[in-house]
Amino acid sequence: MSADCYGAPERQRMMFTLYGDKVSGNCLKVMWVADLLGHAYHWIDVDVVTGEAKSPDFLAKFPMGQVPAADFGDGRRLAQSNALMLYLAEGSALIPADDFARAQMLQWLFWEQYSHEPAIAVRRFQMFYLGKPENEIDPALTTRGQAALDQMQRHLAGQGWFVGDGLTCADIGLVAYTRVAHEGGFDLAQWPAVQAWVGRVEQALGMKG
Ligand SMILES: N[C@@H](CCC(=O)N[C@@H](CS)C(=O)NCC(=O)O)C(=O)O
Repeated sequence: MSADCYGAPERQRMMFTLYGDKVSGNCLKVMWVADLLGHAYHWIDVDVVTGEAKSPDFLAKFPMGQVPAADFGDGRRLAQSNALMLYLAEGSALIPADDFARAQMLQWLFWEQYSHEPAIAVRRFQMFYLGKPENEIDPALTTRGQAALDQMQRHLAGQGWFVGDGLTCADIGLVAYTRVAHEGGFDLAQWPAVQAWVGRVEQALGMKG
């Protein structure tokens, strides 16, 4: 899918340095938006498992001590995956033009950060990257993750995309950890509308076909 399909005008294409770790869905969200819209960036790996985001050098640039984080080379720096996605997507079809639809997109992005990522991404990190056995994982992560997937299933049972009739930042924000939820012990076969939507988003992002 080319950038032009999503309506990013040439003048809005940016160049920046993106600090991230490819194991992190939060970092991949930003990378996918940048790739889709044709922004030019230089990727610098920051190993989150070994704590590189807490090194003095990194903290001096990005006091939040987390990735993704971007340096625009002119003194402007920005962290937080959804803030970065929205900044890069400004003016494109990934952000609905209608103000209410835009608010709906934000609704899902805020929900993702509070009710989805803290359960599904954290459980995945503990299981897949730290190798914690099931009995050492907080059961609340499981129930919260399942509740988030139930919520998504209810929404997607009636529509193909989170907002409107096409891909927006809401889908990209939510797909990042949903598509790897199995690595956190959540079998998406139990949430078929979610599973089908993951396939659509991956296709739109050029991961398939
Ligand atoms: N709310 C933040 C979360 C960022 C976050 O949790 N980053 C993790 C990787 S997914 C990280 O940098 N962890 C390393 C650390 O905290 O030292 C966002 O959406 O960007």
